[in-house]
Amino acid sequence: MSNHDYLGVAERMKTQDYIDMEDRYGAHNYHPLGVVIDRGEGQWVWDVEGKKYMDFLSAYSAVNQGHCHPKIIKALTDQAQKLTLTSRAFYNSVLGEYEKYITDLFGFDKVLPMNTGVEGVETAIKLARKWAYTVKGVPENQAKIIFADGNFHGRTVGVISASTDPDCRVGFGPFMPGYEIIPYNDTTALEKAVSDPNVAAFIVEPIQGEAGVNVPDEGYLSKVAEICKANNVLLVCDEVQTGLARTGRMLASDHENVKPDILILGKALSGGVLPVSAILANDDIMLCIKPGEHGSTFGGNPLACKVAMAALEILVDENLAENADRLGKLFRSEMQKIADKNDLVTKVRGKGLLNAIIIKPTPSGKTAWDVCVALKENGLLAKPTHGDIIRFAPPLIITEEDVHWALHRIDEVLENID
Ligand code: IF1
Repeated sequence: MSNHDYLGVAERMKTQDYIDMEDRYGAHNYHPLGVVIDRGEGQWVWDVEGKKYMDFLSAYSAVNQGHCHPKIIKALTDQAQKLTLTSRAFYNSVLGEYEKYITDLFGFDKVLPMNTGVEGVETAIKLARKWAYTVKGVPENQAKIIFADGNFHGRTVGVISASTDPDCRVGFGPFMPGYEIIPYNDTTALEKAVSDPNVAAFIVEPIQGEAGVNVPDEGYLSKVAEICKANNVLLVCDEVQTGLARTGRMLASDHENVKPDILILGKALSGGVLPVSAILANDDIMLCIKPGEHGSTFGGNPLACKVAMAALEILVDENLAENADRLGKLFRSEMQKIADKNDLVTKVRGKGLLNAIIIKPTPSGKTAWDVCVALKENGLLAKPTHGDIIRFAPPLIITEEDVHWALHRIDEVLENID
C-alpha cells in the first residue's frame, strides 16, 4: 500500500476504528477514555471527528504551558533543523547554556539531565546511594532509602520496588532491596526511620499525585526537611508532577520554603513536546557521581535543552505559577459550592491547579468513570483514578472564563448523572 492510499484510509477512519486499531496492535497496558485526540492548541484539543474539548488533565501535568505552545514549537523546529543529538561522548553547543539557565533559575550548583520522570527518580536513587557511601560513610551495600506509602514515582523495577500499589507491583518481583516504606504525612514515622545510620535519603512527593492529589498537612514538608537535616539524610523531592508552576508556586516545596537536597523535575520541563527530565543538586552531592558512572544516550541533547529553556521561560514570562494559584483558589471554592449542593461529591481538594474530587457511587451504581465519560460528552476531558477520584489539572494558561466554563460542565454532569 502506498503512503497515499494509507492516508486516504486514515482520513475516513472514525473514532471506533482508531480505538480498534490500538486494541488490536498495541499492548493492553492502558484503559483510555473513548476519545481519539487529533489536534491541540492551548487548553483545547480536537478529536478525529472535529469535536472540541477543554483538556482538564494536561497529559498528567506535562502540558502546563498548553498544547503546542508556539514558543516551544519554534524552539523545537529551529533546533531540529540544526542539530538534535550528539550523545554525551562530545560536547554540544546548547547543553552548557541550558545547564546555566536551569541551575540559576532553581538555585542549585549543578543539573544532571535525563529523559523520563522515572529516570530522574532512578538517578536520584543512585546519587543518594553514592553520596551515602562516599560522604556519609555508610558501609558498602547497606544504604537505605525511605519512601512514603501511596507514592508514585514511575514504572521501572527499581522504582516500583518502592510502590505500595498492587497494580504497580504484583507479578513484577523480585524487588530491589534497601528500601523502607513509612506512612505519608507522618513525621514521627520519619523520625524513627532516619534514626538508622544507614539511611541515605527520604524520597517524597510534596503532594501525592497518583494517590489522588493527597495534600499533606501544612508544615509537613518543612518538618520533613528539618528532620532530614538533623539526621544527615538527603531530602529528595519528586516534583515531576507538582513542580513547574502546577501547584501555584514554581515548586510545590516553595510553599513551605523548603529546598530539597535533590530536586527531580520532568513532565512540563518540555511542555509535553518530548521526554525531558532532570535532577538538581549542589556540588557536595552531585559531584559524588564521576565520569562513566551514570548517563543516557539522549539526556542533555540539544533539542531537549532548547525545548526545556523555552518551556521554563514561558512559566516565568507568563506568570503561570500566579495564574495557577489564583485560578486554583477560584476552582476549589466554586467546586466546593457544587459539592455542597450535590451529595455525590464527598471531597474537594488540591493546590493551585492540581485538584481532585472524590465521588460517591450513585444509587444506580454510576462511578467516577461514568462521570468522566459524561464530562467527555459535555466537552471536558478528565480521568478517574482509584475508582472514586477525579483529577482536575488543566493547562496553567487557562483564564477565569475557562474555569467558569469548566465548572458549568462539571455541575451539569453531576446534576444529571443518575
Ligand atoms: C503513566 C499517575 C500522574 C509522577 C511522579 C515520577 C513519574 C510520575 C510524581 C514518572 C509519573 C504519571 C505517569 C503516567 C500517569 C502518571 C500519573 F496517574 F500515575 F499518577 F501524573 F498522575 N514521579 N506520573 O507522577 O514519570 O517516567 O512517566 O515520565 O501513564 O504511567 P515518567
